Amino acid sequence: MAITKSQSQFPEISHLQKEEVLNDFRVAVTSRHASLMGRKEVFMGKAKFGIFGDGKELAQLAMAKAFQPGDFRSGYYRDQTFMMAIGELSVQQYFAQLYAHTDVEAEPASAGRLMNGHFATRSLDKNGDWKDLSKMYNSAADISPTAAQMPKLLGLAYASKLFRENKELKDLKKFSVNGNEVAWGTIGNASTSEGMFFESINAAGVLQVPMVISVWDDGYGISVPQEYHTTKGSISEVLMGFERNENKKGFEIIRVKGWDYEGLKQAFNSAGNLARTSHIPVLIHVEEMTQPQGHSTSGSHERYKSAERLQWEKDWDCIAKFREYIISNGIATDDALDQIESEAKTEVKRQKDAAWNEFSGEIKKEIQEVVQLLKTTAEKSTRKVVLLQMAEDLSKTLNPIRKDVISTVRKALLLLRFDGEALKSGLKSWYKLQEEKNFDRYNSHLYSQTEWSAEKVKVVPASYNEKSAMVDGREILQAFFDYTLEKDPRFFAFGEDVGKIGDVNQAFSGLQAKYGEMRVSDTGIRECTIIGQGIGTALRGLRPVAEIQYLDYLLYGLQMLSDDLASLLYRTKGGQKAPLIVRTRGHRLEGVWHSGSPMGMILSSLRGMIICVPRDMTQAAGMYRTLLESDEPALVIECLNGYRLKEKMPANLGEYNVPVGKPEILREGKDITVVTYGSMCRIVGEAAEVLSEIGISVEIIDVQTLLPFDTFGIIGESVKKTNRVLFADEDVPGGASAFMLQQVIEGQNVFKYLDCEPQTLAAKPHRPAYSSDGDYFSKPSTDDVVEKVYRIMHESNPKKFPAI
Ligand SMILES: Cc1ncc(C[n+]2csc(CCOP(=O)(O)OP(=O)(O)O)c2C)c(N)n1
Ligand SMILES: [Mg+2]
Repeated sequence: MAITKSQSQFPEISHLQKEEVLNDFRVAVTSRHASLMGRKEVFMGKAKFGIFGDGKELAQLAMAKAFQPGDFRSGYYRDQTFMMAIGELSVQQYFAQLYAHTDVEAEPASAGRLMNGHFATRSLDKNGDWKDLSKMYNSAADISPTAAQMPKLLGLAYASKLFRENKELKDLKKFSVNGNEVAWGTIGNASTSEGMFFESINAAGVLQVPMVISVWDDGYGISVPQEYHTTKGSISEVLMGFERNENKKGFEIIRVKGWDYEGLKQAFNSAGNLARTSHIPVLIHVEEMTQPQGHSTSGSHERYKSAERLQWEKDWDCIAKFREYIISNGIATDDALDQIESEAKTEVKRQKDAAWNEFSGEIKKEIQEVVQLLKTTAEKSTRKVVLLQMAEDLSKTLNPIRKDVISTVRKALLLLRFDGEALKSGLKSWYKLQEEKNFDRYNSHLYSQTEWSAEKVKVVPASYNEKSAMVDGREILQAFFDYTLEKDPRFFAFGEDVGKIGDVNQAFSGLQAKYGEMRVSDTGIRECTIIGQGIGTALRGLRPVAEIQYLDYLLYGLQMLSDDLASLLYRTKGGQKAPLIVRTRGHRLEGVWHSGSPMGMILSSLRGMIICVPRDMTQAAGMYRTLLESDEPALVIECLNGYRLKEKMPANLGEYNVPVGKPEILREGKDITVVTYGSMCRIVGEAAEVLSEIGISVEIIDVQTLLPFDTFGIIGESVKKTNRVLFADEDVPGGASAFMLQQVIEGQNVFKYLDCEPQTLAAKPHRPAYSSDGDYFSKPSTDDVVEKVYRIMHESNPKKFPAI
């Protein structure tokens, strides 16, 4: 292990070096005063919550020096100094986020959607197209769950490996220069206890990617001291087994103190060089950091830190030590540093006030407009006194927020319900305009709003000719992936058993041999970081297909999908995208862990992603085509039991596609509409045959994608015709079947057309038991569908359909 020496002396310091040191000091104290004032803003009620980077300034200055254009950061809420030092965060922007300013110009990381300390740069232009990331200082968009920055960090680093080793990518100049980019991670000491930290470290060691991960070690995770977090109390000691040696590849591990300016510069400089030139992963354990103000505004650290510890934190505060260093090296006097600090403080205050004025100015303007409207309305209303009081109260609100304004208007409109339209039209049209603006501020960008939205992809239907042979379903996928690997160098696939054998169902069979390991590759068994690898590479302009071997194992990666991928576009308000396609297979096959269909879980946790549930491989290939033309992240769940079923090979494979949000009517009927998807399409098809023989005509609709869900209103139209509807799937009762019912009943206005109550048919609430009998008694069978539909028909016409 390279242990850096303790605070060292500069033998000779040039004028330029002095300038640099003093500039570092200026950034450090600017950041510190932003932290100090930020906390006060929260206590004054101007912001809701604050978490700050005080005590971590010096190491971040060193990291900023080693950071180069094209590099990416994936870190956490303590990194304000780094962001300021690379010039990607002004103090004003910092405070705009604290106040939750919804203007993307004022708060470019998240447009007020994320609490303070969540950093991001904007990779996309206003149209959602990529900027030249190779020339930018990039930061992936932070998320709050501890250590969840790690999986995508792996992917950000892996992208460099792909760019360097896959020569076909050399023309993608906006994203990389020969894979020279380093992915820089930061994480708190306590967060290294999370499983995904270790999983990411191991994967980075295996893959040998240019990832520098720094642990900001302040000895605590909120109130809990180190002894509860880390074996031996030291993450670098614990990770020694990962260290590289002459014979074996691994990590470079560096240990350095958070107050040692020279040591930090050396550490980050050599880490950056090593990662950049040789693609060797590095861990920098930065010890002896402090938290001058404690963890966050939610509490005070005096409650849990001893007097000795608090005194130690004062003595070893990195800025205090930096001062000592500057003075003892004769770079500046105490007075000169006081002067710099006082200027920095004034500047922080100025920018803070500017941020507040901009933020609150918008709201004050809205208040003025509403107060005026209320007063005018009051003049002619029977509710004059109350309305005037409302106007008065609103104008006096201390630190008003938008809710105060809008809530007043809504209350006023309720009050005015008996007054004529003319009287309240001013108020109403103002409110309508604000609804649009507030939708944009708080609810937009869940899905792509660009020209690459999956819903906008031009539809090309599958075509067939005399040569179209019947083949195993998996062969259609294999031919499609072959075509796409040939056509699009950005496209690559990876996962457990995906490389050499071409996945457990052989849809990539022979393709690694044909296109190489950089295009089709095996990974370790590590679903969480398979997803992270996909997110990180997609953030850098590539088109990954990350495979989760079975749908049941998606749970290991679900957190990354939900917290990170699905929320990415929304939480950056269109500033970043990661069009990752996650490929998996599910629904019925065998037993408790290979027959899962937890679609309700997926629907609830993955809003923001496209969820495709193809009934066969022809549809799956068409969906992949659509997704690859779009810029949206997606999950495709192929039917586990469908790879060996025969399908006709389309003649225009690779060109045809399947639209999202458009159900397909698989069988026309007049008595009842059965809405389903995936493997259940065949079961319902079989049931419809049986039912037809006994005089019941079933219309079968395959929804094809659960998100988006029937944006064409096809199901509603069908129900208007049949007047009866059943939603059938293999999820638990109240899962995706209930979702489909809600979407149709609430969204498509069909209630009035129904002759009987809409119903659902799902699997049993437990996981499916093993073997064919287990399947029969756990999942909906053809018999179950027949009986369910029959009972609905019996209710309508007991004479024609007597009870069974
Ligand atoms: C998964 C998850 N669990 C719990 C939390 C709540 N939490 C936020 S910060 C934190 C402590 C983190 O400590 P450390 O990693 O040492 O970072 P520090 O704040 O000390 O810099 C905790 C428990 C969280 N954000 N995410
Ligand atoms: Mg800590």
